[in-house]
Parts: sequence; C-alpha cells; structure tokens
Amino acid sequence: MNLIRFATTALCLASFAFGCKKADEPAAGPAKTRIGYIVKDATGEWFRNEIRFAKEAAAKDGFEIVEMGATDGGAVMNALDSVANKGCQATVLCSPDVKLGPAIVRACQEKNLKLITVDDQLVGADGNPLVSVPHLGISANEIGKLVGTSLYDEAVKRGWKLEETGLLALTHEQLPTAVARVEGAIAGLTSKGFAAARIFKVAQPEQSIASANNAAETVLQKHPEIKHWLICGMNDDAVLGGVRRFEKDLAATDIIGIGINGDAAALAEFTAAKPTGFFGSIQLEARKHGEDTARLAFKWVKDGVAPPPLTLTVGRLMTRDNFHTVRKELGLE
Ligand code: FCA
Repeated sequence: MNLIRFATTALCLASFAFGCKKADEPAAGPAKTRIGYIVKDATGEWFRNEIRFAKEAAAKDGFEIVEMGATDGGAVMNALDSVANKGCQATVLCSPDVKLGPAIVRACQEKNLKLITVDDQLVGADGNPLVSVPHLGISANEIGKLVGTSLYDEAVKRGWKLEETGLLALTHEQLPTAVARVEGAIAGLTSKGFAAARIFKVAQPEQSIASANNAAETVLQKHPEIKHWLICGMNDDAVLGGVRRFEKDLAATDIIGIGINGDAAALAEFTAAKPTGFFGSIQLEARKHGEDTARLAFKWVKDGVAPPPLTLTVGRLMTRDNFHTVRKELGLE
C-alpha cells in the first residue's frame, strides 16, 4: 500500500515537474531582427573590420547582421533585394557608386527597407549629398588637413629644402569623400606655406593600389627636378600605390607618404625592419563605424528611433612610433 502510494506520488510529482517545465519553455518568439550590411569591397580590410564590429554589436544586443558585397550598381540592387528577402527591415550601405543615390532610395522605399549609409555618402541628381538618408562617415576635410600638416611637419623635421620638395596628390574625383580628403591635405599643406606650384595632382581611376601606382608613374617621370616627395591620397591603398612606385626610383628616406584608414597594410609598413616611404596613416574609428551604424539601424527598426542625419568621425595620426598606443586607445588592439 505504502509502495503504491509512493509510486503514485512520484508519478504525480514527475508529471507536475514535467508540466512546469513545459509551462516555463519560452513560446517560439519572433526571430531576431536582421540588419543588412552591404559594402563596396567585401574583401577589403577596412570593410571586413566594419562588418566584424557590426557583428560584435549584433551579438551583444541580440540582433543579426546579413552581410553582402556589391562592386557595381547592378550588384547593389541585387543585394538590396537579397537583404529584404532575408527579412531585413533596414540596411547599412557603402555603395560602389554614390551617384546611384536616387535609384537606391527608390528601391529601399519599394522594399520598406530603412537605409543608413556608411563611409561614402550618396549624392542626388544635382551631385549634392542626399541628406535625407542618415549617414555616418569621416570628417574628410579635417582628416585630410591633418595629413597635410603632418606631411609638412615631417618634411621640416627631416630638414628638407621645400623648393626641392613636391606633393604627389592622388585624386579620385568620382567620390566626394576622396575629393574632400585630398583637398583637405592640400589645404593643410598650403596653410603652412607650401607652394601650390609644387603640388602635382593626378587621378587614379580605380580605388586600388595598382591604379595609384600607375598614376604615380606619370608624375614621377614628369618631375625629375623634385628631390623629395610627399604623398597623399584617399586612403592607405592610394598612398601605398604611390609610395611603392616612387621607392623604385628614390630612396625611401626621400619619401613621406601618409595614408588614411589604419589598414593592416599600413601596420605592416610600420613594423618593416627598415622605415619605408609610407610614414604614417590616419587611424579612423573602424569600430565606431561598424558598431554604431549597425546599432542605429537596429534601434530604428526595434524602437522606431530614426538615426541622426549626419555623424562624422575623427582620426588620429599614427606612425611607427605610436601606432600601438593609438590603436589601443581606439579599442582596436
Ligand atoms: C571610403 C574608402 C575606405 C575608407 C572609408 C572610411 O569608403 O574607400 O577605404 O577610407 O571611406
């Protein structure tokens, strides 16, 4: 009898426990919010970093990133389709062609996809920035100025005669941020008294090391009278292309190149056994770009809070002397 009572009680308890467990199980809740992250150069280090930091933010805050690369206009349209089909209600975008602005905005409206741009701001038919699309980018002109004044300071430190010194400015007119960076560098340099007559601009048609390398060639051939060279461009790749070409004909000590981004390629220059012509890079806030754009998009979807229309980030000069410190302070090491 006792045994039967015990067994019955045990059974009751077991079923009670089982019942409780069932009641405790979370009801199949909605899937996590998904945010698209579409970039013009999915294998490029800058963009790998941005996506890595976006994913870190997503993991912390409980949402998901759907990443895609898009190297031309057609690919951007396909990527917008894809992220919408995968359930994203918002996407971050760095377009390979900023002039596609109005078409991109239309496509996002049709898909009910909220849009934030990162790095490269879209422009309208009139060539002006599309201010209706929230954007997070760099303060391109200020960062360029820092390049220019830093180039000047280092030339003076090396005791170069300014009459024998030229600036190779690698330009990329299709992209407003690239224009603003290079114009800023030129403004920074001339604000210190550097002669405009020894500023040599040349266009790099593509955003690549090879394209900058070819462009640099033409300036080098035309100006044998210049003994020392300063080099600026839109980012580390541009300046690296210029530096590598000039190093073929000149001693690395006669070249001061300062890039922008703080890519691994720049760090490799700083750790090379002997100093190269690539003197410095402006370290940008890669973590902020990735994390903040992803979080702003998430908040927009989840809480209906629209992102600020424009956020501009700053940069810091780093050279072989201080790059670890700068990167640690920015949470990059
Ligand atoms: C542009 C450049 C990148 C990086 C970013 C902030 O997209 O292509 O290299 O500088 O702006």
